[in-house]
Amino acid sequence: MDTVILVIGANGQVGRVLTKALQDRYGKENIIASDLKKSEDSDGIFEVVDATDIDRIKEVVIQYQVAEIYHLAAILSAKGEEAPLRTWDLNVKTWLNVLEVARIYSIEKVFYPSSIAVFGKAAPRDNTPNNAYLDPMTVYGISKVDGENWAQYYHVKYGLDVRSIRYPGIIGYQSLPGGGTTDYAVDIYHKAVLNKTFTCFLNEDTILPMIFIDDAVRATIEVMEAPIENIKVRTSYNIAGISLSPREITSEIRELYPDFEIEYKPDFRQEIAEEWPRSIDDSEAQMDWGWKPEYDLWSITETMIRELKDQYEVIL
Ligand code: AKB
Repeated sequence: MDTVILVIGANGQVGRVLTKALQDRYGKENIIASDLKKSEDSDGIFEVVDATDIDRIKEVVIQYQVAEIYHLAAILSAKGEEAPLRTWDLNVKTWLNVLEVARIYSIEKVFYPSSIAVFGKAAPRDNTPNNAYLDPMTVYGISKVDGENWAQYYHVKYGLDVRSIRYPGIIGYQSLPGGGTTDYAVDIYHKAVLNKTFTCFLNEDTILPMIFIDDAVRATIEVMEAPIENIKVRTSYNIAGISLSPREITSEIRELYPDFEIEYKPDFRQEIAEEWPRSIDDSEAQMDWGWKPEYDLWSITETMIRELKDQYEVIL
């Protein structure tokens, strides 16, 4: 019987690209995209699911005989600080709903998106190890540490096959930034293509771990498809893409747009960024399931500029 997969949060930065990749891989008829409302460019099976409503998740799981769940709904680091208790409630409650449904209906595999936001001042900022002490200072980061521990709990206590990776800042052209501290690395390309000056909310030499969307989605599928005996980390795997600063991205953009202008106006997100790693040690992911990124700064920049030019030529 074909594997039916439910994607919760399918309209998000990862969700929309992951949904397409899963459709290509498993067949559109086997992928149930879901979110709070159907997006205009939705192509395939879509269900309206508010993941705070456990009964709604149960309905969809039963209706489609779901075998795997990818849970991507969350409020990110910067936006999460606007309403800490709502962020905590939404990020944790939705995840516990998914874990409970997976337990009750014997879902075969569950994916949980963690983040570099789990790290805080106690972790080494360079080559941050998978097992560093986690003392995040954003509600988003706290909720992700909590989510990793719940993932491990449901695996150990109930045998649930829950798998997780800690996403770096994701750079993609398919959606606008959504409330993260790393959003500048997406917006900067939009402003370059629109020939607008970019106002960066981080200092020019703020280095953060980043990853191109295609690498992030491939890592997600690879960890989920790895043989179960290979998965040794049941909290969450570090993965690395490429560590970048606004200065480095700007320099690469100017290879294509020599007149591109940027100004730096750090805001509250600078403080968040300075508590996150500058680079990630992902040796466990490399050893356990063969992780290796494919995109470097030039291929990210070349792809982002090409795709965004196509998008804006249609709109403008
Ligand atoms: C954020 O900036 O909050 C996210 C993340 C790094 O998880 N992009």
